[in-house]
Amino acid sequence: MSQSTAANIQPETSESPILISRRAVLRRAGFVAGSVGAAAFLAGCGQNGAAGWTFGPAASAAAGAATPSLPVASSGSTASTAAASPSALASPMPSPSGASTAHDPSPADFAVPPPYRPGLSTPVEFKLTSNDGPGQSILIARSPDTAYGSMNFDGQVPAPTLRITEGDTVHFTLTNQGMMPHSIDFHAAQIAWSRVYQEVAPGASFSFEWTAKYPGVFMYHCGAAPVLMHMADGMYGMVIVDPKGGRPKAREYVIVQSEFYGSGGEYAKMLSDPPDFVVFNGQANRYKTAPLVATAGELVRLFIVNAGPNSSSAFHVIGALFSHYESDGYPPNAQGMHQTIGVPPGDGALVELTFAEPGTYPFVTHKFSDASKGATGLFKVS
Ligand SMILES: [Cu+2]
Repeated sequence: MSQSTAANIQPETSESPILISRRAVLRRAGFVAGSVGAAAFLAGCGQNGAAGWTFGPAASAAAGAATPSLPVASSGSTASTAAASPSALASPMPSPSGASTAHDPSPADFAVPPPYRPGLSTPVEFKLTSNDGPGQSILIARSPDTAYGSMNFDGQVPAPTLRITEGDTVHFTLTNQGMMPHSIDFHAAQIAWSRVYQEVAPGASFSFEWTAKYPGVFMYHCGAAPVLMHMADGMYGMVIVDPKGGRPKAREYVIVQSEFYGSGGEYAKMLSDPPDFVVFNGQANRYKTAPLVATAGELVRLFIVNAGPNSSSAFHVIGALFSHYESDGYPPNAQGMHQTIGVPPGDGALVELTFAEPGTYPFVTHKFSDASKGATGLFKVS
């Protein structure tokens, strides 16, 4: 890690791993009892983590067990189900409303980052909404379609990628459209957690500014308690801070690794590990059916974040070597050839590679128990 900031480390320490707020339980109740009553009650709960009730592990497990399973829709496909976990295949309760509203986790072109641009003298506006509860079901796997009750920013998992340039100031606004408090934590910022990373109540908005002093590849995420649940349920994204003057021309892709547990909101499962799915950009095996493309001989640059929340990534491209690697995507950290790079939860990296010849090249986490749960994709090289 090239940086050690309060923003990097504090939110993760803001909860006890054995406590779960009543809001988390109520959130799940919202799936069953409808949102109006729960929302009204939540609005009266206050914020800033001042939950009056806490639940020990047994209650947490009960909360998880009480979670209504989201549906595994019938896709009619006979394609491989290598990515589907036993629990996913155990056919949770059918829920037509969940099945019909589940959507792809993020846009089809999510892997392509916004382009580089020179630094700006005025603040960059960056706005996100936070969302949870009914209507936030995403498809974390296909064949069979597997839905997951997400919490998210802007309705997608991973959240939108923010690309800025070293020295830029970001004017950020979080508008909480959910039923429970959410917050933000930009790993790229150096700013007091106690001032700007606090929970934003349902219906409220909060704005602040921060300046990107270091170039790099950074995670951002919700830090509301319990942080583990908010991250495992989908509240994370990437910030790319380009060095002044940019980088050499290359074909660029964003890859965010993350995990899913059960059908969402299952805190006991998240605590106990292991995940049911490990994915790149929100869906198991997403780039096996829609490979990322490249041309032999061209420079390819990958911006990588491991959102976790629990597993480290051992990122590797089969048939290629990384000619250039930067831990944290920070240019002074540059190193030469690497075969596999480690990216712990909450960290980022940048790699560059050139494919030697046309063909198909898988990319995986070389922790193959995780690759087998969906963290596998393909480059199709022409
Ligand atoms: Cu949140």
